[in-house]
Formats: sequence, C-alpha cells, structure tokens
Amino acid sequence: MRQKRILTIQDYSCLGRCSTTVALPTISCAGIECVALPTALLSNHTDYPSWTFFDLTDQIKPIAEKWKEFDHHFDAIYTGYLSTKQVGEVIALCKDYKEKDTLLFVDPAMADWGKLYAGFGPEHVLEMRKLVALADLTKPNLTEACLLTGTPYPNEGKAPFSFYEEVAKKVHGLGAKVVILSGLSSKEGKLGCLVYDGKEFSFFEGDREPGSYHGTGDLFSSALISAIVLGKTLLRSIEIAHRYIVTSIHETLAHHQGGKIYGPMFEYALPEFISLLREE
Ligand code: PXL
Repeated sequence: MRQKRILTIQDYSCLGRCSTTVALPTISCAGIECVALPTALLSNHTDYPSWTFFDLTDQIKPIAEKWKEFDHHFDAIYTGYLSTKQVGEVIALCKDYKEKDTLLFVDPAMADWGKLYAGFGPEHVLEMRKLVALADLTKPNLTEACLLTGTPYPNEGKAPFSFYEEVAKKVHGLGAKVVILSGLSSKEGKLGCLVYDGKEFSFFEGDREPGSYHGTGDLFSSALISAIVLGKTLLRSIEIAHRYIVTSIHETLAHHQGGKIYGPMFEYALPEFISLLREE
C-alpha cells in the first residue's frame, strides 16, 4: 500500500509539548509521513507566563509555490494553532489542494475554558471562521465552537445536550462538512464528542481523567487525523484518539512528571496507539 502523507501547518513551540512537537511524533508513529510546515518559532507555548515569537508567515507562500514544482500528494492537511495574519495565507494554500483529493482537517486551536488563548482578539475568530468554512472535518472544543458561532459560552461548559446539538449545527452551517464538537461534559467523570455531518448526530463518551493538561487538544487531533487517514471509521478514530490521551495522562500521573503546562507524557502511550491502529 502507498504510504500516506499528512501536511500539518502550525507553530513550533520548543518547550511545552504541543502543536508540531506533538503532531510529528504521533503521525510518524502511525506510519504516515508527516510534512510539517512551521508557521512560527516560539521558545514555549503561550500558556507559560511569557515567550519569544519568531514569525514565519512570509515563508508560507514561497514554500507552497516551491512545492508546485515537485510532484507530491497530501492525503490530508491538518491545520492547528495559527496567528491571526497567517490564517489568510493558510486558506490560500489549502485552496490549491481543494481539487486534489486532500482532506482538510481544521483544528481551530484558539481557545479553551471559555476564553481565547493569550494574544488573540475577536479578529482572530473572524479569520478562523473562514478557514473552518472550507473544512471537510473540523474539531472545535465547546469554547471554540461558541466563539465561531457567536454563541454565549455556558457556565463551565455545562449545558443540556440539545445545546451541544445546536452549536454543532451552527458550526456546520459555517460550511464545514463534518463537525466534531469535543470536550463535552454531560456527566461527572465523563468526556464526550458530538459528531454532526449535516444529516445525523453521533456521540462518543469516554472517561474524563482528573486534572487538565496543556496540549491534549493537539494530541487528540494528531491521533484522530492519523486514524482517519489510515481508513478507520470516524467513531473508531475518536475512540483511538481518546484512548491515546487517557493513557498519556495515566503515564504522567504514574511518573509524577510532565503536568499541566508541560503537557502529558504521550511518548509512553505511543506503543499502545500503534497497536490500536494496527487492529482491523
Ligand atoms: O495547544 C495549542 C497551542 C499551540 N501552540 C501555541 C499555543 C497553544 C495554546 O496555548 O500557545 C503556541
């Protein structure tokens, strides 16, 4: 079988596991070639009290132009954390692959726990809305979905199930073909994902691990898009991605290392992830 190839477009943050430093090892361990286009170089992610930021926006277009000279195919493009002015450049790049049987997976990666990440303002949401509109598949958490659709964020994310369905429908209404609304807490100790494809809803629910860890959204997205590209069904891909995070958190707790800001120890969860992907 031809080896699959995923292009991921997001920042490279050196310290604090997230974005490219999570996507590359996860996608590679899935046996998929990972082409990483870094959009910025940061000393560490922005959940730390401060950071350095070297912008690479002006590299996106020349890199994309250069690739046109060479024969290549991406089975999927996975976009993650982007700065506001980069979103337009990324949209232009993605449009070039629209007719090429390349699945566009957009993780808005801009907000959590009811608020935008440090450094983002309302114009970021407007830009991200345009990228989400092009997506074959998008995976906002509840905060991102509320921001994208101008819906007030419910108290601590707790809301009746019908609210989640409405929000997922509204994200679909922006143009995304399939919406995976993640991080839903319908019951104590559980964490769910609601999928809406414009026709029907499906729901996955797994155990919620104690604590909160930076970068779990990026881990989830990297595992999810890997499983999808390998041909797993969407619900099985969600299950595998959820398992990957649960095991990463168990390892973190067992080793008393990593943690909230530094991210879960996903490295020790990779063997299980690989074997789940190999199962029929
Ligand atoms: O995990 C999302 C993410 C990615 N990259 C950078 C971030 C964040 C979240 O804060 O700051 C630079």
